[in-house]
Amino acid sequence: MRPFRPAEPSYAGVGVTFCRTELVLEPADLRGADVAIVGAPFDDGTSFRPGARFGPRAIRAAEDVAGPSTRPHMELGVDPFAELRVVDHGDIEATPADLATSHRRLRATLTDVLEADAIPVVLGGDHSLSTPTMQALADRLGPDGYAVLHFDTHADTGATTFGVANTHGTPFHRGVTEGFLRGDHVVQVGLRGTWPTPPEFAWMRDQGFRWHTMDEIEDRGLPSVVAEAVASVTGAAPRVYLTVDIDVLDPAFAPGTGTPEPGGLTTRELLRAVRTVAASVDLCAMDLVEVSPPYDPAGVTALAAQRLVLETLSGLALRRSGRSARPERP
Ligand SMILES: [Mn+2]
Repeated sequence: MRPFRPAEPSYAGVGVTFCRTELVLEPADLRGADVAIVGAPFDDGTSFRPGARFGPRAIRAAEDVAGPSTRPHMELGVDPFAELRVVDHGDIEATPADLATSHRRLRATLTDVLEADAIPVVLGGDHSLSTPTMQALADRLGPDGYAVLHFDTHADTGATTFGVANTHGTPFHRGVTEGFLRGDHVVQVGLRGTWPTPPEFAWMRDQGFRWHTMDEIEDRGLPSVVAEAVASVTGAAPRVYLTVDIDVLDPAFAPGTGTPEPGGLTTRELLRAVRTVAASVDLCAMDLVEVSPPYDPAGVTALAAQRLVLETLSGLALRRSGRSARPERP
């Protein structure tokens, strides 16, 4: 086992594995894993406040209560680490100031994970990582074979940001125009603020994107919106890629992110939402992006991110167990 990778920058690498799961760095050893945690420590795609390159370490370290990897879920009656073989595959080798190279490495690593029939759970890193993720998914499943359930303040459907095509604001535009994503396979939840702009919404409409803004969520309640979103993605494709931008949370709950936007979801709402999604769809990949520890003085953003991954694993474990939820009640 290699303790680090040769060209690894100082902010990358595994300090502690996710929930102290087994560190499995060799792709050949991934076979038999249900889930592989992968760190993507780059933020060269960021348009405003940087720092998400420090995200993978912060998310892994956000909750380290030592002891074995046991986390029984008191509402579901399952322990994700008993039900699933979850391994930590370390960080990809990110190259500072060379986003395209970092993307190529992530695509290659995710290809290894998918070939091992494991579900990659990527800790970002900025949201540009959805581009290599969807390229790897399309390589494996075909563009028709997967749909995207996307929690975010922003749609990330710009043709460019500041004239640049490969950034954290463009993956879902690139996916459609470059042919590795179908627009009518995308459902976005939590949009608010001033971006996308009307021309971008018009393009999204033309491509068949569906979305739910914060006012709709406030009026209907998140569970109703999530139920509709789940029906939309499962109706579109057999597998579902869940991508969660931490900035979908209100900055009161997640200040540690690059482009905060007031008026978002609460952590409590989103935890239950991702649990529901993971229990309801055939997940092919998940990621948690845009945690920027330098703007997270109390560590609450990284902690929310860690729990969002844990809730997703718990929902997945319930689905794989074939049982129904058995909440702890008096
Ligand atoms: Mn985003």
